[in-house]
Amino acid sequence: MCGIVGYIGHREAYPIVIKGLKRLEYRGYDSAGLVLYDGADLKLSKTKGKVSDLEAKATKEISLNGTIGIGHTRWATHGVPNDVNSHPHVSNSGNLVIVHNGIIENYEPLKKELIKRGYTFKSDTDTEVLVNLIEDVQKKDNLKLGKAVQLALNQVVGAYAICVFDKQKPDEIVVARLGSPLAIGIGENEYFIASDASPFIEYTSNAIYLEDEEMAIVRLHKSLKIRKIKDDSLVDPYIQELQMNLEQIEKGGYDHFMLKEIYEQPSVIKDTYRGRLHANEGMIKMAGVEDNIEKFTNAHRILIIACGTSWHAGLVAEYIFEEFARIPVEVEYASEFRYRNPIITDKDVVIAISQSGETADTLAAIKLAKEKGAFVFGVCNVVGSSISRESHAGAYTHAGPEIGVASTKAFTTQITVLTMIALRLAKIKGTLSKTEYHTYLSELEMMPEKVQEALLTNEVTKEIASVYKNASNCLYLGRGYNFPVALEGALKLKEISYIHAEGYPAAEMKHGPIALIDEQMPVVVIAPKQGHYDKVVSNIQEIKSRSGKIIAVVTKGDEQVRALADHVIEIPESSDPLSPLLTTIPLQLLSYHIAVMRGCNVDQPRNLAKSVTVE
Ligand code: HGA
Repeated sequence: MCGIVGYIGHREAYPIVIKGLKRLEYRGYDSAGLVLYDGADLKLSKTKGKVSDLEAKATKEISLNGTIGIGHTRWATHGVPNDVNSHPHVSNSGNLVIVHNGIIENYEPLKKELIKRGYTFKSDTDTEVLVNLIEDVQKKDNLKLGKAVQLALNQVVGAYAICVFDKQKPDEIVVARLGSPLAIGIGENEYFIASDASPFIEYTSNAIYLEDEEMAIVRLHKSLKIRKIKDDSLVDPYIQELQMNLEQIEKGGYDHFMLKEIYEQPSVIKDTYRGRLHANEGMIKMAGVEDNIEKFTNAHRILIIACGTSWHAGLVAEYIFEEFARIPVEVEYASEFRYRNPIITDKDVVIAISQSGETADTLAAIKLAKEKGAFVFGVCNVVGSSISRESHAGAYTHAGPEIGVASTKAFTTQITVLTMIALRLAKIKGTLSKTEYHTYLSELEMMPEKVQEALLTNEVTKEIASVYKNASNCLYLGRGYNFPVALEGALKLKEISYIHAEGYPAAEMKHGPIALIDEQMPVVVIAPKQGHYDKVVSNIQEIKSRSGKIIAVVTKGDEQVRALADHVIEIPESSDPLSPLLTTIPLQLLSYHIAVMRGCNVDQPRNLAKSVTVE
């Protein structure tokens, strides 16, 4: 959440900063701002609203030249989204300027102390406190900016990725991180700073990802020095070659990133299993699993920790692990897990799932699990992310950048990774018959083709969307492997169309939600032929008896449900455990079309942001 960007070098900074902010807008979009420096003045422009609003305002308000610039796209934590609370924030002297992603938890006592010392504040943010704290520390002993930032950060409790600039020292930007990501792109006598590498991929493929508690002084004509914030020790910079390309972060002819990402699923599922799944040889090879195979096979329990859509993927995995590998599984919300006193032992394997690999609660939960001796395996999409580094081992989903805030391809690729792990363990433990094992391997290999076919439901989901676009509520029902898909379908609808939706295990309907059903209520029922088909058909009858509107996701050729439902969406046949990879596709499309028809901002739904780096 919150995107920060910075540039120092020989080019004009403005186009780099503004384009960078657009690419980081998935991280927050309630306000935006930037500052440029041209050797004489700080030129600041900030506004409530989107980066496009900032662009319009900055063009009118300031001259856009300067070879140093920093910018911010905000997801407010402290202070409402308005012009004043937008970043950058400037210190009282007018010399220091900062952009910040994170939360300064002890900002209140710090602010009180600074007020006593004569400082005044314009905004309600924690960030403005930090920039004045840095100034105060700097002034006291006439320190260089880097030292002042370091000492100030040592007084701070919370999380941050910051870029700080001092107009009295215009050849450097000071950056630091704790808990929020920060990448430094290294060019020829120029540096790029950003929350992820997307703002600078066309300029350089060399980047350093700062680790927690590290800071760097990014200085022109000087090599980069990275230090530990706590003890000032020097750290050897590790320069990575970036794998991202420009095409991956553009819309490629689609109206929205979400739609592009829905349509990418056949190819990214293939990317996820490429080199790992060898159906012909009956093998699954995943380095992170193989290197730690005994941890998995000796596990007394697997604990899956995640948030949001990743938590739903974890629920699907619970069913798959227990069925395939006969290992008990518990699925936990990271935010709950970390704040109770969970029982964890060194016999537990913790699987942490996060698209961004930066989810603050999941990160904190795995730190806790590690302290208690568990083996932690990360399933992330973003290479080099905090969770991937904090885990003992892991597997990337290789889904490519996911920019739409509503997660789609991350979900199906997470399920793909987790299914492969379960199959690998089943092979070793002998918990599936040979025939079952080989059949699942071949079926998983065929999934990209089947997902492609499931995408043909686009037209029918669009028609259904036009019927229900004005609904106020919607119920999603599924059983077994498709109960988590019902939860995910409801989440997708809620987050992008703002229609209230609930997912339930179909049989639970009778314990409450059935009271909601009337002729106005659309009920999406996931009813593929495999699994608990007959039971789901009975649930459909119960809805029909109460005049609910039935939208059923069925296996191609199903006549029984067609006779009962108001609408059917046909998907290809599959086994029960692998069906979530298919049943979820029309639900993604349904919520997408409803949101578009309601005029909602599909890629940037209100109040949300991707990569939840705050607790
Ligand atoms: N606390 C700062 C930054 C918010 C943030 O990083 N959100 O993810 C603010 O509220 O402006």
